[in-house]
Amino acid sequence: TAGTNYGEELDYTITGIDAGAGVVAAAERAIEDYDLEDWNVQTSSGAAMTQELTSAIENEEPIIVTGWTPHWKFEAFDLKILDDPENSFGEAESIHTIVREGLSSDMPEAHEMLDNFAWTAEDMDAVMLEIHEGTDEVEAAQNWIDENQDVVDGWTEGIPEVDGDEILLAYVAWDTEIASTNVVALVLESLGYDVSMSSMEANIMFTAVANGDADAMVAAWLPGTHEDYHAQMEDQYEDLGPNLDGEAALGLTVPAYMDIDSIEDLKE
Ligand code: PBE
Repeated sequence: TAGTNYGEELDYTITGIDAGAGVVAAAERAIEDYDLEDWNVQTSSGAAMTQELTSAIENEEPIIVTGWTPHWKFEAFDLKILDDPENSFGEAESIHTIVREGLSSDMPEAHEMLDNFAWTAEDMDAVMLEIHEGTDEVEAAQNWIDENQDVVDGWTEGIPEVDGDEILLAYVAWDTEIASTNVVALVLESLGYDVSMSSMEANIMFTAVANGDADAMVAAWLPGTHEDYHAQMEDQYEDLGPNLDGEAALGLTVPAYMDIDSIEDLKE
């Protein structure tokens, strides 16, 4: 194989995120698929991963992270996603909106807005990048709405306002989902809802919507990343389909200055 072997230098460690993330499961699958038994995925959080990535790049050191796109890191840094000939990380996929059973009759206005919610990777990137550059999450979401009022009007057109009905959005504190959930929360507020956002582990997010403890989430990566959660629970909630269509993807991600192009290069 080509490229430098980074195993020893990296202590055979891939820098992961939270244990419940699909991208961590996919990295563990890659270790099997490519016979990388010396390697392990260190779990932490999305924020810890981006911090380690940032400091590695500041020091021009090697690092391998569990990456995904859309994500601001591709705007902020010169990165590459390692080739994955075994397809451990799956194909490009979509991000779906999922709501609890009964939402369509209990809160038809919210249901309609959530069903209408759809944007692009470029939109999501804009919100993420602004948050990364230091703007408060809610403010960054509001700025995007202000700049894209025509898009947002399309999500709310013809929907009557409500009078302070409470609605709970579940999410995981991944940068992508912090961006989308904040935007959706503000749009529901503009319709008169009293919106709460609650961040939790991925499995708890799916369970909360399945058992009705949360009203909705906009964070289901399908058909691949969250396949296991979805297969277990899809009969217990309503899948409203993609809010970001076919532009989401996972992969082992490294700084462009690293002398490596494929996951296969990690094998000694
Ligand atoms: N992510 C972001 C999630 C889905 C959204 C790619 C980190 C995951 O791996 O489960």
